[in-house]
Amino acid sequence: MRGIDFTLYLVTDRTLVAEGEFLNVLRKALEGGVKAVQLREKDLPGREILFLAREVRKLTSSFGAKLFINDRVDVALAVGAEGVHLREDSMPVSAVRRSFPELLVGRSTHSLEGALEAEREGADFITFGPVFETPSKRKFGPPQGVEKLAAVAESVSIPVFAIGGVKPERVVEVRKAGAKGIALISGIIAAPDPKEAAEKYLLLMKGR
Ligand code: TZP
Repeated sequence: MRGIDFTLYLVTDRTLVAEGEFLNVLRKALEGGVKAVQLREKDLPGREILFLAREVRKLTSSFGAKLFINDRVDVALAVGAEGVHLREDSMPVSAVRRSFPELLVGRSTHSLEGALEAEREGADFITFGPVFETPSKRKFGPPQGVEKLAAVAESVSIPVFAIGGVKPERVVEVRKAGAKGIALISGIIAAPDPKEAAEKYLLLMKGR
């Protein structure tokens, strides 16, 4: 198993940010200590994802943070990202591992079966969720709850990141359920002060 050395996984959604502010928000989150970013801008065409990914690569590199690109293995390779984050309908983890062994592979999961499959295929880590109700309501499916999160965390040996509605006051129960980390969109991206929000979540993940 390859080392996943972060506990906070920031997932992007530029539609939550005022026009022209996206990179500033990301910079603030990185200043707050974020060490892993997933560029997840599913509505953008390939060339725009590439241009944005180049900028995000510069930023993450300057803060020593890892970059993962949602779904697009080609873009991940083109910008020198550390990894790719695969969806259930993306290329299978095993195919990516076989052809691009240098890439770390994260995989979204929404069930115990999906989590076991992702591990079997060689994922370095998984996100599991939505654990709680998210601000975007049912776009990501019904909340799975912490019991299912605990069952997943107990059943796989790769790191599990809880995603979906993880608010600061829920970090303790998520950690108790066995999640190695948390994955967040709005908790940081839509926070009034993304730097402060990142610092807060990181402290909570350390148990303080
Ligand atoms: N997958 C499951 S829930 C979710 C994704 C991408 C969204 C999480 O957003 P938030 O704002 O952290 O609840």
